Amino acid sequence: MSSINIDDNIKRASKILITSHINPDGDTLGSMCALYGAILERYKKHADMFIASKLPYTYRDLPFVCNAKQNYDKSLVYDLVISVDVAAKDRMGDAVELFDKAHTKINIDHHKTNPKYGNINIIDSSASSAGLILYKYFKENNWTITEQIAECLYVSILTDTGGFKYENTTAETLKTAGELIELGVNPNKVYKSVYETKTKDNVMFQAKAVSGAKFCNDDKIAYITIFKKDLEGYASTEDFTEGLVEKLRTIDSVDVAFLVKEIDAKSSKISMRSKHLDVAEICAQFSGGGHTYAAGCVIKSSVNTAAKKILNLINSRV
Ligand SMILES: [Mn+2]
Repeated sequence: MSSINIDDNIKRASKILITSHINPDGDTLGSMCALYGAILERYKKHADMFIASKLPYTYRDLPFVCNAKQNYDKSLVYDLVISVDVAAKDRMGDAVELFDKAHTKINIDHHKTNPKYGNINIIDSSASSAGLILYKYFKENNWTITEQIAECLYVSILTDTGGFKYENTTAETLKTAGELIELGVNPNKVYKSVYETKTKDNVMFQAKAVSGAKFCNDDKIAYITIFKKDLEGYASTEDFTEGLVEKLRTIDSVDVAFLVKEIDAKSSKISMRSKHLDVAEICAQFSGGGHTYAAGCVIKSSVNTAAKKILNLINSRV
């Protein structure tokens, strides 16, 4: 990893786009904003930042994020497009067209299922977040990490380890977090902003969703289905269901938890979490992917059919 250097690509490029993934989380947004801030600091260049949907409420305080846009002129040809935390090209949403046309395509990611779709691929599946890969890169290549850049990287690392709780939390994760705090990050302020500030609608909706959870296989499997109509009457945002599937996994008997969310009558979005089962492998069967204990996919079926397909696959394995 350390042998790959992208400084020359950035130096040469006059039009740069950084892309995050659809249904953006703290890692993809934190990495995108950190890279934006770092390129601005080092090369005095303003990159464009692509966000596939409305900014999730959770990340409203992220430095630089106000510069991210949902719409870019599709006719533009960028010298350089850099994707961060994007496990597969189709996870880029509309930005994929711009990515394909770019002269140079750089793919920075930590998902083990990443098929290396860039011209240059900086992939480290042992890294707990894409933010950690960026941090290492910045340090190795003597990039300046300002307090704002540090905060973006901290959000990446914090959220992709579930608040320093998941299996991917290592000494390196916490050491890096410590170094970012030394650079000026206020961990309490970030924690409050990301985890302890929810809208009333969100908390009430999640309580209702959890109480509607279904269980099977001696409570080893738990799942929640969410239809569009369930969201009616709530001021919902992109991150409205965030944390729900993790909540189910906290149940002592549960090994696999998943959430099936209606996209439309013929497609559903699945989020899976487990304690033992490799759910990345399950999601890969539907062209999705992710990490061993946290993965997702889209199934071209109605919510109930999609739930059945997942149940059929995991029933025999838990
Ligand atoms: Mn990530």
